[in-house]
Amino acid sequence: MNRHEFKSYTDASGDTVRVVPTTSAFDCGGRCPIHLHVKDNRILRVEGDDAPEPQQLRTCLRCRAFKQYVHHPKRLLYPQKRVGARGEGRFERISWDEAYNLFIRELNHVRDTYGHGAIFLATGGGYLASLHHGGLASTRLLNRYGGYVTHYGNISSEGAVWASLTQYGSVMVGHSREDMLNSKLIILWGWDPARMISGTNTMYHLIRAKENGAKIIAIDPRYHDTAATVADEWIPVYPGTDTALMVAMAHVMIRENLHDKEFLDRYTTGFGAFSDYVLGKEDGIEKTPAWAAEICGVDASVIERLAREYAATKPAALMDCQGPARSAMGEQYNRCASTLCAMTGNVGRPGGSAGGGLMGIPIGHMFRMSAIPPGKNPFELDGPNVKGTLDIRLRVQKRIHINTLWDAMLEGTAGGYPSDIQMMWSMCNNYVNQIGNANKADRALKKLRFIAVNELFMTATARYADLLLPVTSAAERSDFTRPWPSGPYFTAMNKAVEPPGECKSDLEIASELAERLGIDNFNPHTEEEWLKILFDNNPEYTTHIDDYDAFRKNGIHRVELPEPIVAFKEQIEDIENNPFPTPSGKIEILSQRAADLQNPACPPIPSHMPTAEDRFDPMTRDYPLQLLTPHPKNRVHSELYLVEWLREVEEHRVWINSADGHSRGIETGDEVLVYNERGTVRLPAFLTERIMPGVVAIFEGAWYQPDETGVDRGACANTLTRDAYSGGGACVMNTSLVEVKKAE
Ligand SMILES: Nc1nc2c(c(=O)[nH]1)N[C@H]1C(S)=C(S)[C@@H](COP(=O)(O)OP(=O)(O)OC[C@H]3O[C@@H](n4cnc5c(=O)[nH]c(N)nc54)[C@H](O)[C@@H]3O)O[C@H]1N2
Ligand SMILES: Nc1nc2c(c(=O)[nH]1)N[C@H]1C(S)=C(S)[C@@H](COP(=O)(O)OP(=O)(O)OC[C@H]3O[C@@H](n4cnc5c(=O)[nH]c(N)nc54)[C@H](O)[C@@H]3O)O[C@H]1N2
Ligand SMILES: [Mo]
Repeated sequence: MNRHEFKSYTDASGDTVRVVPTTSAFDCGGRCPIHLHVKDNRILRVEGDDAPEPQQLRTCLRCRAFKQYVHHPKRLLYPQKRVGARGEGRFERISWDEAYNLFIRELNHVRDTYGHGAIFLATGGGYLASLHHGGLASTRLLNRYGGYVTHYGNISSEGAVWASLTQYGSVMVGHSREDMLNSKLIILWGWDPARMISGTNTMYHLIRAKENGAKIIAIDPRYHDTAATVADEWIPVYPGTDTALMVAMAHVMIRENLHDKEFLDRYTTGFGAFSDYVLGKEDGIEKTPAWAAEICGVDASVIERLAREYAATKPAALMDCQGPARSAMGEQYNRCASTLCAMTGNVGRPGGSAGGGLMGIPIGHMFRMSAIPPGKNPFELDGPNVKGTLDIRLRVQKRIHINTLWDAMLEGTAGGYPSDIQMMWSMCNNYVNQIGNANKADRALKKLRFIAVNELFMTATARYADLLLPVTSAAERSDFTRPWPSGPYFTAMNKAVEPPGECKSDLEIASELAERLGIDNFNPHTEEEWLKILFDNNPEYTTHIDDYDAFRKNGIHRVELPEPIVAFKEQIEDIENNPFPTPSGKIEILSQRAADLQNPACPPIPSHMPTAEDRFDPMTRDYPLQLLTPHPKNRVHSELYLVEWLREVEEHRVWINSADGHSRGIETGDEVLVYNERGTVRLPAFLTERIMPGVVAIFEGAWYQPDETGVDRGACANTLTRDAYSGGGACVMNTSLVEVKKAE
């Protein structure tokens, strides 16, 4: 695409300003189309989408700060090598030639001495948003080089993915958002789209649904921004206890005959076994509202009323998300939500919902965008690594789970891991900060022989590098991005400015390494050629977009839907001809595949189970508060941390209920220590009634900055979280016990 095809105008000083349509490519729950006004290689300002309602996709606060991010004075501009101790953060500038030579010397040495299993590649945790740039080229490079080890497990949503695959055999469990206009009751169960977005226009449609008369109930330990904006009722629930609450709702429905038996007979298997569990025929414990009230903290009378209201109001959308599933038995929550959706006959119905936590629709979704047919993908791996699989058994087999990386580095084969890691090449992530147990990361990374990091900023992970490679931002290259989890639209990124300093894209870095390693035909096309190849070979694009040039020129292609997308509508309308993609062809409330795993942490029917660090763990004697670590409004995880505009939006503080604060002699604004056996963070307190007693919250993504005494002054949530995963593979990030005290 020729730059001159974009619109331009002459400003007051007579200079030409180009208007480049693009997107940010942040790993956020949306994708804002933006127009960058560019002069002299600088973004002057960011303009939001100006399409008419209801197509308009309103720009979020993070995208509005895109200029402050791209032109931030702390961008890394040159290759650097470590001169201080590992993790100390002292570096010296080197040339790209020196950088490549150092990288290749270490790579070859590690392979020759320890084998390919010693090479660990850490690619995007969340940064899956673009198709061409990011970690793909490095993955391809190390495959061509002969192999490496990497991690598995979707850090965001493995619990929900596992639950949806188990129950439905599919991950496409969402409705397009305007379908909420058909709902009479919407339950926001651990879902706060005002903050985490969940599709750029979700709040717009939620507000319209409310104006349309839908009742909205929020079930969350926090009275969050969405609840404050639209909810008629807030039901606080203790973290990790939702499954007990849902099971008790099922009890009320069964006892009072409120469930849709015809639906269950026709479309599901295993309801009898679930019913036996609920009624206590299996274990002698009847899962009554009184039983659940003790566990989840919601009054039995409220549980009864909620169950009756949800069963009687048709159609109703139970919107469970991924936060509660990022916990010690996360998948049980999403499976149980889907079971309630089936019990009320809301699956496959307009205005209803299927649950399952993923909320994705099959247009432009990232899970689909990577589903290029075999043989058609120019990025196909041709090395020895196994690609991701939708088989639930393989998802829990023994590889290095994303949330046990540090343990794998420390323990190696002696600890039962597949190999002994000696080097890490990391990009598009900030894992020191973003996976469980940051202090363990510190110990693990100090043990390795060599660490190279491709980054834009001196993040917590970058500080541990021996070799730092500066990369381009999304404004400095062209690409395609994927709105997730809901479109329906496709977005293109158009290069707006030249890279600052000596920054290169991850693809350029991998290509130059390939050339020096003698790997031929690695990058035979220009960026523009690659994009066209990716487009032409992906039916997701070619089905929906006729005019490639217009798509690139506009930065967006909106798909007009004749009617809202409703997950599993085909199955519900005609199950004989359209079975569910499960072994039984039905919704599996009892899953034989789960039973075959013979793992008590993955029972065949959705169940409530005790876990480590739940609110009944004896550890509560020392650490009586449950820690939540939601996603931050003013950042995308740890990205944008340095952007001053966004820091002003919200101070980084620990939310604590006023009663818990006062009983500890703490007032709002006091510096406090939040701690457990894994670590201690220091930050100001925010006393509020917006979080229930017994629960505290620290938004994830603040940068880990331990001082000389080991206290994390950055107050990274993961200094306190566990490096563990649930039976279905969910990262355990919302199941940690802590104590809080006033700092000296
Ligand atoms: N406690 C707690 N922890 C969590 C979560 C939680 O709920 N609680 N949520 C988890 C979830 S859902 C996710 S998705 C993960 C996210 O985990 P990460 O992906 O590790 O987190 P980010 O902060 O998004 O880090 C992305 C990094 O990539 C860099 N980057 C951006 N563009 C490029 C590029 O083109 N090339 C290269 N080389 N680098 C680039 C950015 O500067 C940034 O440092 O965090 C997880 N961590
Ligand atoms: N602004 C912003 N938006 C983002 C991101 C970001 O970093 N910043 N990250 C994006 C990414 S990668 C992802 S995966 C998604 C994640 O989106 P989610 O997983 O939905 O986000 P969370 O903030 O972890 O949690 C959502 C809600 O669950 C509640 N919660 C936590 N534990 C429990 C529980 O046990 N029970 C109940 N009932 N509620 C609970 C929290 O209080 C919170 O309000 O967000 C995306 N959107
Ligand atoms: Mo995520």
